[in-house]
Amino acid sequence: MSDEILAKLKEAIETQDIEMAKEWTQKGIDEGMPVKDIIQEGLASGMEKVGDQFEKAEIYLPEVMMAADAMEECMELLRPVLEETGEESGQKATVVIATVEGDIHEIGKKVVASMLRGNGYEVVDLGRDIPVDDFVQAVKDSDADIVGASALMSTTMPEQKRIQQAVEPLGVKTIYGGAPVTQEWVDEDVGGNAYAPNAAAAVKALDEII
Ligand code: B12
Repeated sequence: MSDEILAKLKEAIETQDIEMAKEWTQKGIDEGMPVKDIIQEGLASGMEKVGDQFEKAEIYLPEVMMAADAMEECMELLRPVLEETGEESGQKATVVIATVEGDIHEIGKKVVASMLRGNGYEVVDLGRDIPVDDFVQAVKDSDADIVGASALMSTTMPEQKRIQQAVEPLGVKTIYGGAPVTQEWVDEDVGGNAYAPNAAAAVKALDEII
């Protein structure tokens, strides 16, 4: 059953079928499947395929946006489940997270935020296209311990360096990610505390640095 659910979730995102995606997400929830499997092995794996097809110009922007909408609606269904299961572990730390200025991609960042919430972190999600100063202000307002920043374009990756420079003096730890971001970039160019290639790895990395 769970293999069928994962296959249907992937198919629903690939075919940009919002109703199908929601129906099979709900089935996954009802069957008690781990939310991280629903996200990572179902929805995100469908989104990966969409990304590949977009890169090969097999599909166009409107289709990508529809797939993205489908994924976001499913994340809305999953959020309360994630938050409910995460409560048991108590709150580990407060994370301010956002997509950097000039970049409107936020699906991956939302996935990371949801997984962190589900794993006992308090998350302040500022959204997308967020200037450095807003990161700084949010750290002060929420007394955050960690800053996470997502960049999905090579043109917006340098914003991560500016964020690092601005928040380092506040004594917070930092984690960076996004499809073009690498461990090497974070270590050598940004000087951040952690890098994670996906949401599950982000949880693991933060568990280690706090
Ligand atoms: C969906 C999508 C869009 C959607 C975004 C919808 C939304 N609400 O987010 C829309 C259609 C709006 C869009 C617009 C554009 N896009 Co676009 N888009 C994509 C696409 C196909 C998938 C991205 C995605 O959501 N993936 C699924 C998620 C789950 O994966 P993810 O984002 O990688 O996130 C995971 C990890 O990276 C990591 N992670 C992510 N963030 C963080 C943060 C932290 C702290 C950590 C630890 C980890 C982490 O964990 C996540 C979960 O596992 C990518 C292609 C690709 N292969 O990435 C192009 C892509 C990113 N887009 C691209 C471009 C060029 C654009 C546009 C400029 C297009 C245009 N001509 O208008 C605009 C951007 C305008 C702007 N100013 O930002 C390029 C970027 C090229 C580059 N390297 O610079 C890509 C690579 C496509 C391509 N090959 O051309 N896009």
